[in-house]
Amino acid sequence: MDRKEFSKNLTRLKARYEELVTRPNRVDEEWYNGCFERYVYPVLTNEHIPLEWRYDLNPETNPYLMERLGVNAVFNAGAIEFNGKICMVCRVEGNDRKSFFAVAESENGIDNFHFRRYPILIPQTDDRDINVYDMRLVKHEDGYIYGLFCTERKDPAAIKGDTSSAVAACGIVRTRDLDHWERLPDLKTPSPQQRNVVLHPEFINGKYAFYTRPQDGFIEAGSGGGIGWGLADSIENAVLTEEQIVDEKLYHTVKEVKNGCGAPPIKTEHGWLHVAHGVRNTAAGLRYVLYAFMTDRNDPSKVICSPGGYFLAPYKDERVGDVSNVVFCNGLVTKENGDVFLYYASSDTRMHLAKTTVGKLCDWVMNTPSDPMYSRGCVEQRIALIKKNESL
Ligand code: M1P
Repeated sequence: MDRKEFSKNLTRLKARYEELVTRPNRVDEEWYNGCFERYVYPVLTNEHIPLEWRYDLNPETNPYLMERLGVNAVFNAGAIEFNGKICMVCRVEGNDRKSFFAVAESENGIDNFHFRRYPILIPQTDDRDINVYDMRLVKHEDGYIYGLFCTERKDPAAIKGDTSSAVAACGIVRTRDLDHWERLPDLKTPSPQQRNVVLHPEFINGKYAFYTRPQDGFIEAGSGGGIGWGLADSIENAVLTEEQIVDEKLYHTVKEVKNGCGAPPIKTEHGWLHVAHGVRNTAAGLRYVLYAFMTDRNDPSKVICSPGGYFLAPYKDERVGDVSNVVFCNGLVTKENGDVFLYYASSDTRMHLAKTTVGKLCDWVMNTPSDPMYSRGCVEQRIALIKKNESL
């Protein structure tokens, strides 16, 4: 490629990039369910990754202007309001399959998300992370912003030739500015593996409180019965000696195979509101949906409302991606006026926004009937609704 063509292609690339990252987003008018609004465009995709992160832009060393370090996906982002902006700490997956974290920020949280100059260099423990993903950001009452994430390493017990078995654990970092990150020791729990751990934003009896997801294997939750709960004396060396199951996985429900907490819970006047993911099996593989529940304001380990079914499921194009039929949320932002910006990923590929309010979420969780747990009971529940409407 001559210099003229190089520069023509670069100009085209830059224009396309600029158009994408500044594109105004808008509410999807075709969608309605009364609970939340969907937005037409994903808020972040792999195409939002700055060109400097992917291309060698020097015509001397990259005369064909080839993408050298491609990015496969941007998904499962933690979210927080910081200095008046909405910041997401995204899971960015390189073409080499390794994930890492990067901060993208936007003034309105709806569009114009831009990545900060560099991705995050997470400090290592003695046992280096092979893969890191799914950070949950929480502003804790101790003053720090914590990031809890999954750190994955090859299973040291894997037999020769098994190049897949891994061990998942909860890594912990903290920061005050989303730029400088301090690494703390990984969380220790009674469970052999751990994913989807969320730090409760407040002390409970003077201790740090964690929602966990105990699991036997890397993929299977197995005897790890659902979303767990445990207390640690310290965050600098966080150890849970006990894990109590607070929201169990249940036969023939949206959380039959496994479940896991999403973003840190929202404190409401009625209780702590949680958006979680539930997983069931199908002939086409696992299906991930979002569901919601509420725990007691004074005892966040006690579920007080548990509406049946899912809250948000893969919709239209969201159904297809690297891991199809998946929605996953590990970040939401509650604004002072009660608006809730719920960020979710579809099919392990890109990030979307659903907008709702604390009031609507509470209404959904408190007034949506629970799952009768058998078909005839569900029909009775539906007939009761029809009759109520007939009497109007
Ligand atoms: O591929 C779907 C999701 O699978 C895992 O979630 P869980 O531990 O609940 O099964 C995670 O790897 C998550 O990142 C991924 O989106």
